[in-house]
Amino acid sequence: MSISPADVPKLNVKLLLLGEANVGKSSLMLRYTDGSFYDNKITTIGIENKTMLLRLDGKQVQLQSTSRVS
Ligand SMILES: Nc1nc2c(ncn2[C@@H]2O[C@H](COP(=O)(O)OP(=O)(O)OP(=O)(O)O)[C@@H](O)[C@H]2O)c(=O)[nH]1
Ligand SMILES: [Mg+2]
Repeated sequence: MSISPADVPKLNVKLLLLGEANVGKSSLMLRYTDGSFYDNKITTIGIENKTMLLRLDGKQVQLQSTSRVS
């Protein structure tokens, strides 16, 4: 499958969410990237990554977010 130029992200943004344990970092990331919320008690071991494509001011943006305990 070929990728057209329109599919290539124009901006690559990396976001690092740091904070104390159990403050809601993973939930915030999941809410923004997936629109969902789960009241789970599973702590993140190490780091967690989510990637999403969005359009800002007509530009295609790839957002790569990472959360970890500070
Ligand atoms: N009521 C409520 N609960 C929330 C909210 N955000 C997160 N929680 C709950 O708080 C707890 C911790 O949320 P996480 O997103 O796992 O927090 P975290 O900072 O990633 O935690 P660690 O990975 O352990 O560092 C979970 O039980 C979530 O369901 C919120 O806005 N409202
Ligand atoms: Mg977490």
